[in-house]
Amino acid sequence: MSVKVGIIMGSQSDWPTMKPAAEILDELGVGYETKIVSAHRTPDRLWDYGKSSVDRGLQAIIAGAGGAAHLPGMMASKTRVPVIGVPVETRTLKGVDSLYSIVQMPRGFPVATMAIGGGANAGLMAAQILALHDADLAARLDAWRNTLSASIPEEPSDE
Ligand code: RP5
Repeated sequence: MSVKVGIIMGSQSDWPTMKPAAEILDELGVGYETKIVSAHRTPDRLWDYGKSSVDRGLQAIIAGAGGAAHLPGMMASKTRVPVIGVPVETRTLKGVDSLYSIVQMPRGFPVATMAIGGGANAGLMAAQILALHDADLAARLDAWRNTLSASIPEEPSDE
């Protein structure tokens, strides 16, 4: 399966938050790669990844980071591949720091920002972008959404 989505994160410690994105893409049969790319600790890696992303055929980049979370925004400044930002929850400020760092982008360089800890929705958003030009994936996504809807009971229970 060719790699169409990049899942990048600032640290190994972000992986539990980002893994649900990978699991969703597995479920939907979307090819992806996972990399640790830090805006502060490995800026050259960030630059190289952003510069090569179009030529490598990436169609979406999911970028998660916590605290002074500059990775998604810096990646958006380096590539026109859509960047989906995932604010990672932090111990000190509960991820509000991550959210504010990611969401307040200046005009011209948007990041599609998910909720704090929103790895799964980031995977779904990436799949929805790809599904615009992939009818088979669109059908799998529709089925996935229908299954979720069907699993929701009509009434609450005590169990
Ligand atoms: C950020 O700093 C990472 O995205 C991570 O969320 C946070 C803490 O990183 P570690 O100190 O756990 O490596 O760059």
